Amino acid sequence: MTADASRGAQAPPELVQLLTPEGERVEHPDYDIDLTPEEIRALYRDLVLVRRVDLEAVALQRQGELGIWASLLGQEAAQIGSGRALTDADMAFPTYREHGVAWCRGVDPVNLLGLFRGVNHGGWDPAEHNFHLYTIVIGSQTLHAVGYAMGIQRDGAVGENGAATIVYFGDGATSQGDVNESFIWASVFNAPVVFFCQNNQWAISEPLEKQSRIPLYRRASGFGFPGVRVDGNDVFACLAVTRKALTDARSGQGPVLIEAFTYRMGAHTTSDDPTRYRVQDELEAWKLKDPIERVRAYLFKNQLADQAFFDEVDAEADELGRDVRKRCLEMPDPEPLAIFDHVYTEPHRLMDEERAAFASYLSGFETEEGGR
Ligand SMILES: Cc1ncc(C[n+]2csc(CCOP(=O)(O)OP(=O)(O)O)c2C)c(N)n1
Ligand SMILES: [Mg+2]
Repeated sequence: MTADASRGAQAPPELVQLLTPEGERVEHPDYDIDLTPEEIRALYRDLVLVRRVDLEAVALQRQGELGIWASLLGQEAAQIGSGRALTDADMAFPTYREHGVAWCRGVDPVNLLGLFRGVNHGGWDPAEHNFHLYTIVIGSQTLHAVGYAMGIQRDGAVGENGAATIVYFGDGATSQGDVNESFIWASVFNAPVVFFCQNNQWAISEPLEKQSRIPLYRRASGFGFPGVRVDGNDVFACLAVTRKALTDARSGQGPVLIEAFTYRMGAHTTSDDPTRYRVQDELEAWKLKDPIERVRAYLFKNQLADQAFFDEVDAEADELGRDVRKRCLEMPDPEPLAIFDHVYTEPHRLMDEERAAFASYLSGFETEEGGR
């Protein structure tokens, strides 16, 4: 297999898949899942709604309302499947692209937009949603997650009804020292953490073959824990594989690396132009593996949903898009000095000094009323 073929439309043989791109249900000896029609319709709804929020955010950025946006287009199944596998007690550590996981954790999408609009510094309480703040420093959240997992392990908060930790990162992040160090710590301390790598084939303009000579999931064996590659465009498989990994982690079996094999359909961020470094054919091949279309085909073929259901979800998506846009534009600009408020939980001398210096700097500008 050439390096390029691994990014093509041909599914690699070791891939765990429960729903084909054509919407056919397939069995897997290690990973099965029994979903009610209602649960499948709910997954479909999640997929459509998060794609709609993402689309609206891209449009808002293009209209100058957001500074930047990192689109999840194409990665909806990886995020919804893994996100819906989490229990309320589990803790998730995202990168900057996990809008679908944020949705599953109950974070209002407008909070995500606020971050990219530059009017908040995160916008949600990680403790309230068990969803950590977005992390831009590639791979660093894997260390935070392992530390958190070791913490809950020491608190005795694991076990059947306890908590596990999941951490999201990309294919490019696997080359970071932080990620490799976190693998070692998780392995030797048997930490209850699931490493969820969304291999979307690109790290900005760097292709996968510049990150690894072997499939990413096989890296785990070198660190002493299991790795599995799942079809990242198959929401059933992502749910089943993540659920099992979390259960194993909770029951003391230590970490698992999940490589969700998917594709970044859009630009890296709205500041990027992927036509400069990748070919259209690759995109066309992945369009045929769309994560939403296969669930729709499955529901339709098996008469688990009718046209009225699909219309209803589309209407809900449009309404959500409108609502998110409206509330995004209404977000007030922050008080400039608020940037110092949450650096430390308690008052801090250095923050007081920096706040005072910044206040003095700001007072040097003329106000809108023309005064000083
Ligand atoms: C430590 C660090 N180095 C470099 C960057 C710049 N950077 C931002 S995103 C990115 C690529 C990440 O690719 P990947 O891990 O595959 O995640 P994806 O964006 O594809 O989801 C890089 C190099 C950064 N944010 N942090
Ligand atoms: Mg990537």
